[in-house]
Amino acid sequence: MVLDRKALLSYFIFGTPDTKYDPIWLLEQAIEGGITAYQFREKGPGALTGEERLALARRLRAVARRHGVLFFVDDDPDLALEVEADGVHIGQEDESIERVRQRVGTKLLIGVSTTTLEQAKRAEAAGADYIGAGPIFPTQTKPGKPPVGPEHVARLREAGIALPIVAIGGITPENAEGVMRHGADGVAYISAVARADEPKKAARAITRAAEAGLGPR
Ligand code: 3NM
Repeated sequence: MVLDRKALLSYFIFGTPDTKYDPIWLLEQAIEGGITAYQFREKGPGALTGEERLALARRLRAVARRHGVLFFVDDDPDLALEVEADGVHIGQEDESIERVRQRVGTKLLIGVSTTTLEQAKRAEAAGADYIGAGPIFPTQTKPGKPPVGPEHVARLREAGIALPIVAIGGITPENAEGVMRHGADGVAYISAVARADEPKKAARAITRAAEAGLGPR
C-alpha cells in the first residue's frame, strides 16, 4: 500500500487503559472530529489480551474502514495481518524493521518510533514508511525519555530525512500548529483526546491546529 502523507495529519492512538470511555464510541467521536489515522495500542495495566484483544481490534478496524481512516496496530505484526490493518507501528525495542518487513511484505505500512536522528536515518534506510518522532513535549503517557522539543523535527528535515514524520508526545490543540510548522507531516496523540471531557471537540481542535500548521510542501 502506498502511503499518502496527508493521511498522517491527525493520528489518534489509544487502547482501553488510556481512557474511561467505551472504545468504539471514542473512536467514532474522534472520527467525527476529523482524525485521519488511528493506532490500536492495547498496552499497560489492565490491557486486554488474547481473544478479547483480537475482538476489540476487529471492531475498531471495522469502524476505521467504514470511515476511510488509516488503521495501525502497535507492536504486533501478526495481529495487524490478522485484522487486515493498513499498517503496523514498531518501537526501537521491538523486532527489527527488516524482520517485520520480511514478515508483512507490502501488505502493511510500517511506522517506527524514533527519538534521535540516527534512529530516523536507520528507519529510513531499512524501508520504514513513516517515522514517529518524540517525545516532543513532556508526557505522562510514556514516561522515561527527556523531551526532544519541536526543533528536533526541523533538525530531522535539515539532515535530509524525507520520510513522513509524525510528531508525538504531549501534543495538544494548543501546541500542534507550532509543531507542524517545524516540518512534521502530522501529529500523534493519546491523552489530548482519549482523556478529554469532549473527545469529538478535542479531536476537531487538534486536527484544525495541525491543518493550520501544514505549510506548503
Ligand atoms: N510514543 P500523549 S510518546 C506512545 O516518543 C508514545 O515515541 C512516544 O501520549 C514516543 O499524547 C507517546 O498522551 C505517548 O503524550 C503519547
